[in-house]
Amino acid sequence: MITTAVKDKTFDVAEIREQFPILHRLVKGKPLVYFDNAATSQKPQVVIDKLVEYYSGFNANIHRGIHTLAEEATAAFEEARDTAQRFLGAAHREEIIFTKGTTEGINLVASTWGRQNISAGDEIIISAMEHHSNIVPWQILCLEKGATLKVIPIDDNGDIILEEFKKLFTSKTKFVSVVHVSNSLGTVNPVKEIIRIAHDFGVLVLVDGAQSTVHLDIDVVALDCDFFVCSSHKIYGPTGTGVLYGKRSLLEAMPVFQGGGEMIKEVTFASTSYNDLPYKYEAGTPNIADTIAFKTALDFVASVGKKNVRTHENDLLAYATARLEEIAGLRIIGKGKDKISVVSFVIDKVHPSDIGTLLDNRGIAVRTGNHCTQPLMDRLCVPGTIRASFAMYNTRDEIDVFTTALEKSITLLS
Ligand code: C6P
Repeated sequence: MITTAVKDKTFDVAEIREQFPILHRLVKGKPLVYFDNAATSQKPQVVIDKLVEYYSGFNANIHRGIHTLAEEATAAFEEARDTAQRFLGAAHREEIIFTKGTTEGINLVASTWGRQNISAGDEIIISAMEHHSNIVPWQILCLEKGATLKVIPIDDNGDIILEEFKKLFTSKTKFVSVVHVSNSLGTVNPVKEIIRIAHDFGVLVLVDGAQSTVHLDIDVVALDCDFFVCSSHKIYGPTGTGVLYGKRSLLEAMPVFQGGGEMIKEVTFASTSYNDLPYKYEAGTPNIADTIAFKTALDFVASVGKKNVRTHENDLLAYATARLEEIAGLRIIGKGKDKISVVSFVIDKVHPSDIGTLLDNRGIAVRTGNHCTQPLMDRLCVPGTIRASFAMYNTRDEIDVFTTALEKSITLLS
């Protein structure tokens, strides 16, 4: 068993926990142990305060009014764009499009770039470990256009097989869309290498950063990805907002997504001219409050320091893995070369959802099931897994509570 504590003096988990009010509540009479961070992370007080501050201090529609509240709200919203640009390392602020989240970002690219550039017989490549959000939009497009979806195989550990990836390319390959960090396995994919290979074939790449953005340092320019998508709610921010990054030249050439206010320059009944980036893709009143508070969340993560968080989360992952491996009949699903923050497992003769219910009775929140990755579960021959996913505020003590409760649950169910 691993017992050494994280010694980084700049990172104090007790201090971090103080900033998340929900961590002080009881669930079923027990202190909450929240290990469902890959689904959504909890929110620090500064983010909650920002929402209250906006609604009680400067709530107004943006880019429309010339009154003080409208100007304050517009400035705060556009500051969020600057912060997101820095957070993702984008070269231009116009390349940051606010969306509802990862799912909408992928759908936007599939229905704009995809509709414009995919024809009958073309091929799109995804991987075997994609979330449904990075499968279904491409399937819809392929059905509409008569194109084909190809899948990069993974090995039994949950690593992408790069050699097989290279073999999938033909003269018909037009696009690659791949997850950065698997939500079900925690595998960190070699996206830089994947992008390099695809670009050698002249093919564009979208990176699904839903799970990576909160843990890893993201630099879209260094990665050289063509599109990158993420969700605020997995980065300690509110739900209902997120970012689509796209290279400016691509975003400029793509057709519009939705029609409405904000995305236009001139409208007559005969025709419409469209707005410049980024507004071209932000039709209608955006999610102003949550996007402003998303900026607060990004500032919060930056102030804690991703490196500190990673050191802490890697310690938690190693500790949890070691503790779980001591449990008889338990099998870890996903033993990739590079993993972060997620441990998924199954237990002999026990259904994951029964474990989930018993853990909940002890105040422990994990996710059970297929995690919106049904084809991945099929590939790994499991109906679903029990998934514990960690955030900056989790502790080794919580892992002890979790593994003890797990052992008791297994005894009850066996
Ligand atoms: N995964 C999970 O529990 P949205 O819902 O749009 O914010 O994110 C969708 C999504 C896309 N890609 C990956 C890799 C994801 O993990 C998710 C969301 C959550 O694993 C909810 S299903």
